Amino acid sequence: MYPGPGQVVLFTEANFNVPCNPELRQFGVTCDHIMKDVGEYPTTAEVGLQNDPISSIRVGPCTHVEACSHDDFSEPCVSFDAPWEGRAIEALSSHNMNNRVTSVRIRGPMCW
Ligand SMILES: [Ca+2]
Repeated sequence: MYPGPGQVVLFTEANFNVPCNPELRQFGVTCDHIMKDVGEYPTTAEVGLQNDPISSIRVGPCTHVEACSHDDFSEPCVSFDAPWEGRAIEALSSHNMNNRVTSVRIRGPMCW
């Protein structure tokens, strides 16, 4: 699933759920994902994907996303700007944010 301008797709696994190991389902891993539009999602409930937190992100063209490890966009946060071709963050672990994101803010579309 690829996001359009002003959209972001959040994935519960690294590398955008590919490959998603079916054997992990017995442990409750569902390899889920969700598309979000421009807006503010200050809690895990509003972000979605409550059963398995975010491990990778696809950012739509000309879209800005800020992902924070506490509710209400409290630090620490990471933010990503996507150029016109979009941007893929294949592993939030390289940003020290794997399975830690609880609030997300999406802005755009506007190309920087
Ligand atoms: Ca995860």
